[in-house]
Amino acid sequence: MSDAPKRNISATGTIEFSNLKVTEPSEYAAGIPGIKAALEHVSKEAGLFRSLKTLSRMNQKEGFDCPGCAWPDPEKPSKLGEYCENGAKAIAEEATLERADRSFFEKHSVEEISTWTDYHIGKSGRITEPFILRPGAIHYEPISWAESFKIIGESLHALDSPDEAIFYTSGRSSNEAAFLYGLFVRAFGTNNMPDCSNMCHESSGVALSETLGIGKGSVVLEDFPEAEVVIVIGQNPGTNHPRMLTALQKCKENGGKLITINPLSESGLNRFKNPQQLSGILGSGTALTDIFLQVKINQDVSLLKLIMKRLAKRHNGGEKVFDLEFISKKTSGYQELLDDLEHHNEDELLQLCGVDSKQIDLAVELLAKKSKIIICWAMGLTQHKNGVENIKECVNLLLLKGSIGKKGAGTCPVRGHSNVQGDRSVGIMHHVSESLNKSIQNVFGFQPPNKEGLDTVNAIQAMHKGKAKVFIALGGNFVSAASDTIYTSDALQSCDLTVSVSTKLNRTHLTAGKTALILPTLGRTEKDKKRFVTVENSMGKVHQSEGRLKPVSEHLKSEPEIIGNIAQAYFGDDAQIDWNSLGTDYDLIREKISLVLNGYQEYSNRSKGSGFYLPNNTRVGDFSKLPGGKAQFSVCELPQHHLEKDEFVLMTVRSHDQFNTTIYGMNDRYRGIYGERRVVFMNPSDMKKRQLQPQQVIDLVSCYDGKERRAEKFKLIPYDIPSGNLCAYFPETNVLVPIDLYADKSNTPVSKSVIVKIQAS
Ligand SMILES: Nc1nc2c(c(=O)[nH]1)N[C@H]1C(S)=C(S)[C@@H](COP(=O)(O)OP(=O)(O)OC[C@H]3O[C@@H](n4cnc5c(=O)[nH]c(N)nc54)[C@H](O)[C@@H]3O)O[C@H]1N2
Ligand SMILES: Nc1nc2c(c(=O)[nH]1)N[C@H]1C(S)=C(S)[C@@H](COP(=O)(O)OP(=O)(O)OC[C@H]3O[C@@H](n4cnc5c(=O)[nH]c(N)nc54)[C@H](O)[C@@H]3O)O[C@H]1N2
Ligand SMILES: [Mo]
Repeated sequence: MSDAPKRNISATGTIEFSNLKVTEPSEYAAGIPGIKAALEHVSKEAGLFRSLKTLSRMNQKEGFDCPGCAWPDPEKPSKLGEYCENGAKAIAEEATLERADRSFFEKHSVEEISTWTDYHIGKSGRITEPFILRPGAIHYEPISWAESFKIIGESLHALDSPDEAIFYTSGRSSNEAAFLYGLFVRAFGTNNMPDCSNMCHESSGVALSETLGIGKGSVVLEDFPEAEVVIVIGQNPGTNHPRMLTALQKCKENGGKLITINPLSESGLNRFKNPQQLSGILGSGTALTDIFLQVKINQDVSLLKLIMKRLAKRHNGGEKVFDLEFISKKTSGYQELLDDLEHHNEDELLQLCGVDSKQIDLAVELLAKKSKIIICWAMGLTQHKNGVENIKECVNLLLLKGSIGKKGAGTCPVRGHSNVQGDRSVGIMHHVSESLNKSIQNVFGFQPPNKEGLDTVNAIQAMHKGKAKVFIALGGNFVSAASDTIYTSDALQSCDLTVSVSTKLNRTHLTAGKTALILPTLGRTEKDKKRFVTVENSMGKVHQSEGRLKPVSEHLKSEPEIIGNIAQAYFGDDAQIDWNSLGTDYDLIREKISLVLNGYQEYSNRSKGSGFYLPNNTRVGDFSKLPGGKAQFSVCELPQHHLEKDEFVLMTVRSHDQFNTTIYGMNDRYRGIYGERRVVFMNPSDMKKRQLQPQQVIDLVSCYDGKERRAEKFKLIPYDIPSGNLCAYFPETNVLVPIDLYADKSNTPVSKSVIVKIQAS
């Protein structure tokens, strides 16, 4: 294609400090401040009328699915609407009155916008019509839909091989859009389908498939009130899954106990004032965590081994601690696990995990006596080098207790994006599934490719090396979500064509290929010509979602329409499949899904109301697909970190005011941080040792592979975090994570244990 000069794009934006205010962390989650924050945010963004109309339809049976997270809806939603503060912010962000339209792009070049902060870029508003950035140009200009599809079709035809194209998916797409996209990509001839899951719960998928035979969790919402113990490990539900607090509250009200395992004492897990109840608004709320185990970053395996070792000691002493009947009937590898626990030294484990021994005993006492145990986790376990083993160690504990395949017990990987699980179920994956390929061939008459595709990390490397030249994204913000920001930005900019199907402007539109297209699409909240789509929640239930608001512009197309049009443009009029019709008729897509995949029979009908569950072998204790038909115990290694004296382990987390790369605001209310995101939490004794002052400005520097990566200018905040550990927000810190630092087996970037030094700024 063209040799136009490279644009002068900043991959990270200019650094500017705003107005930092620090208070003590909040003592509880939600309550009146939660309602106030939600209303303030929503009415500012979307206008009061539009926002109230939207909020009242959220997560109701006839409403739309909240784009905030994948936590399931209760069977009987509250009359107030089943919303939460951060769900409200997600809606406000989509229903905003701001527009990134013709006049916006005339006024601002991509070079200029790239210097803005992510917060500022996000506030540009909704994209109103298709835009193109032509080779060498620095201003996006309007383009027709027809012309856009023609350019995509031609660019795909110009490739030497289908494997030179990358098709990314973020987890907000509906099942219908995702299925059609996966079908098109396979018909085009590649499995290059990286998705946000690669950066998220991929480690859970791998670990659960290998141990229990399905890459999904086993519990349903109704298990929570029945559970005797819930362990929340590596997850911050107060901010990221606020509706989960209601489930924890129900468990507590029924006498259940909550163990929290986290380097931080997150407010949302301490006390909850349920905004859906009068007592929650006026009263003191419900205390949640009973036992807090303040583990060092990435030492969960050490801690879990220690817990199991102490349990084994009691069991060997004659107490009935382990469920031997379950273990002998349903599992394999018990003796190997016991042998492994035997050879670890208790003091070493204790020292590695850094948790108070008496606190661990409290947890052991509880776990010894109870058998209905749920373990919930999220990114605190998955985004480590040993992410897969972190989760396998949790499965070990559940298997020992027989806590799988019965009521009130099981695995609960809490999903991130509202339909990330559904997208995978209907075929978004870079792996080859022989059975899926066979069914697609039967139903559609073509043979899908049998070559393994590229995941996120491998796709970035392929683009960087010039081996992939077209990048198409169904949603998301690839450059800011992925690791090694500068490297990823270069990778995207070296493409001939980048295409983003998006609702709002983000940094990926700026780190554009030689030619770039932005194709604007309807959000979840918006009316789609009386059509509905379906999504799958974190617990495997599929249900409808139908937008209620007037679309922000008459020029938007739905995601399935856009995919249908791209496919039709590529395959032309003599295509075997009528892509345009599929793209407009969602009942037809659902009919095809039900023919290709198991569990979707009578799809359209059954998705009404509260929807239907997909089959789940673990839930019913069926491990027939695994070796010997048994669930597998695993022997996991201790994570190794060889730190120099001046090195720290950094975890990169979400603040209370962001959705992934979308920055809603500058506060992290529960952690007592206001007005600033460039902060890093540090243990006060570590600060004292190095004579560092609160709010002193430092740089974070990582040093892998001999190359220095630097995230400049962060203010130090003394915080209750284990010594040797640091915590800061992403995406600002993604520049520190090298592209080839990813988890074994799942390839998930290691965003929660980055080895860094701090240097004077
Ligand atoms: N409001 C809001 N909601 C969201 C999102 C959002 O950005 N904003 N994102 C969505 C998405 S895609 C996802 S994947 C989820 C993410 O949900 P979470 O995983 O809850 O998100 P993080 O902020 O990454 O928080 C990780 C938690 O793990 C802890 N942690 C970090 N390292 C370790 C460790 O080594 N061991 C242990 N035990 N704990 C550790 C951190 O202290 C923190 O409490 O939320 C979803 N929901
Ligand atoms: N350092 C670090 N990095 C991380 C993480 C971390 O914890 N630490 N977490 C990782 C995780 S868990 C995830 S899931 C990824 C997230 O990676 P992505 O899913 O790629 O990122 P998002 O920020 O969720 O994408 C936001 C963009 O999606 C678009 N969008 C929003 N709604 C819609 C819609 O309905 N349709 C379409 N087509 N587009 C829409 C908007 O344009 C918006 O700008 O980030 C990962 N990156
Ligand atoms: Mo995620």
